[in-house]
Amino acid sequence: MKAMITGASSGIGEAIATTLHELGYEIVITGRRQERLDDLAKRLGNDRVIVRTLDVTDTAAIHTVVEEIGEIDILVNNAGGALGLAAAQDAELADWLTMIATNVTGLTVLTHALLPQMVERHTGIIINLGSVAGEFPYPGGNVYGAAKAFVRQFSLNLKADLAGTGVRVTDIEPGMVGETEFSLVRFRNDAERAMSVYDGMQPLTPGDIADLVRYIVTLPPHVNINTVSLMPVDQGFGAFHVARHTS
Ligand code: NDP
Ligand code: 8X3
Repeated sequence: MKAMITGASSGIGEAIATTLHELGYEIVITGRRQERLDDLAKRLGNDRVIVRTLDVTDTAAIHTVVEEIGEIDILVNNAGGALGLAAAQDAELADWLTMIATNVTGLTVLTHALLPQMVERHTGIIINLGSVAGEFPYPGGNVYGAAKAFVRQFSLNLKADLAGTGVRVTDIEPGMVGETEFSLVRFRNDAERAMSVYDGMQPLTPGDIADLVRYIVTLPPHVNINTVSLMPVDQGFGAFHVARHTS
């Protein structure tokens, strides 16, 4: 049995890859940073691990890798992230387009490429990494949250089409997950600002998400988990914002 994980070079993807490997899967680990993937492969004993550098914004590269690796039983569309936290009117267009290319287009192209062989074999699991940001708006979440809303609805619509095919689809929607590069990337390597996001609270860990994946993939084949929303106990929801005018 073979599982492919995008963005396995760090954080949540790395933890999911490790868990699927522990469960006995041959894993195809992908990401842009080859040396990080090689390190992970080494830690896992270089056994049942296929390393492929892959930028998910490169459609041609996705097709090349899919052709090379053949049948996949579990696809984890994890590669993604946020760039910046600026209000929409101050945001960089390039950041918006990169977030769409990574979180939306990459996931869509890879799913499109791997789905037919799953349906043909009447088996397969697709696990997408959404976010609570796809359901709950927050200032500065603009395109990141919209991209994750796409991931949520795409997952549910896939489920609608795949009913009866034997192929399962889950959207995992976490809140704050620490021990990842998520905030470092969002704040462009400003380590202090990235660390401050988790000050005085206990975030989820990549291991928590990997445990959830372990649960999902070991369920009997007639059970589909549609969406899972999870948060740290220390995280909650914001109140409605009201802009008050003095005159
Ligand atoms: P990390 O930044 O630690 O990991 C992101 C991974 O995505 C890296 O392995 C990175 O690898 C890969 N990646 C980024 N861009 C590309 C690209 N263009 N092509 C291929 N791979 C890419 O963050 P997380 O582990 O936290 O994030 C994993 C997923 O979980 C993301 O989709 C994120 O949006 C989501 N998520 C994260 C939360 C959090 O609080 N941390 C909460 C909710 C959801 P490389 O740089 O080597 O390409
Ligand atoms: C990451 C969680 O709340 O920072 O998707 O947007 S949040």
